[in-house]
Amino acid sequence: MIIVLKPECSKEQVLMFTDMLTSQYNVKVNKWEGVHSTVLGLIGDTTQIDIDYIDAQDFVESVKRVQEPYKKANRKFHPENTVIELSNGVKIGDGSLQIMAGPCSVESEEQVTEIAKRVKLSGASILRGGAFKPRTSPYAFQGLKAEGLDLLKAARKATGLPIVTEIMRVSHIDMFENVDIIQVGARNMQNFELLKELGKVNKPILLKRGLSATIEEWLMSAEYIMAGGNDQVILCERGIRTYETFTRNTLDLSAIPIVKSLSHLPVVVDPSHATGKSWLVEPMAIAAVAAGADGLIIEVHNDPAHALCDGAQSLTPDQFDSLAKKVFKLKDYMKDNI
Ligand SMILES: [Mn+2]
Repeated sequence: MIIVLKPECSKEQVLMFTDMLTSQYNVKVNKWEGVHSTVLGLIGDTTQIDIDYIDAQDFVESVKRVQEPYKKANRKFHPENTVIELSNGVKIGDGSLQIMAGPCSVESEEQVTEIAKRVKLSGASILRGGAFKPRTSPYAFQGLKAEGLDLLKAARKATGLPIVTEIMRVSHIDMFENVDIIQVGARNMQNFELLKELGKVNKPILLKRGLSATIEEWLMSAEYIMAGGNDQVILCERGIRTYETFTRNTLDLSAIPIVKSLSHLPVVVDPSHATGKSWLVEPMAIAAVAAGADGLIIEVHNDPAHALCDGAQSLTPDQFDSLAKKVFKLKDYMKDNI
């Protein structure tokens, strides 16, 4: 962190300020005295320092971070990849490709179990499905809620696939005790109270990127969960809001290598919500794998035309099978040749 002091800052103020910084934050302060101003260079862990507090001091001209504000999610302090292992031995982040697939919403036991069986045959290793649905319209289908969770568990029993499903509020955490991966949706990425509580849970968290979140904001949300003691965070790029209206969102493929260089956490990509159109899901899934994604999360429905949610972006089990064959083939090719 670099702090530029105003020319009128007295020697006593500089001394008091540097003493406060060294004692309170345990950092080393280097001082350069110029003709017009004094510059302080802080060395050490500056993540605890509130940059706005520093900026608010009337003798401070400007302040700039030169190091990322997140520590636990930062690859600098944890060079090796984090690998998340699920109860059935599935590993995310170990160099393999894992696919989470299933319906947007759980609609009935037959629907979710049938889809789970089909996607498993195609190579999916995790079943996705929404029980609590955050919908743009309050009049749209809100999910089967607790019953939906039970139906997901029934599908897990029938197939052995671990389940990932979205949580929307802190008071529901107990209900998610038997869920394998808890998803935090894009709209809740900055629900800090929820993130803090999930930091106390000993379970993997799939953290989707917010609709208009920067990569740093997304990593700071991961930091919230990790600061609470839960290191099992999986990041999910699901498209961001841009001026483009052709697709539901714009898939930020560059986020994959960027996040993987900044952080040690695994990254999965959701081409379904990113594009909103079923015919774009396969090419974007292929692109995501080529860009280094550790996994994909894809919406599959046995009858997309009658799906209660997100039918237009859902693949049929046959379309998913074709996609899975291609991405696994690409992953194998990359392993051997790239
Ligand atoms: Mn959906």
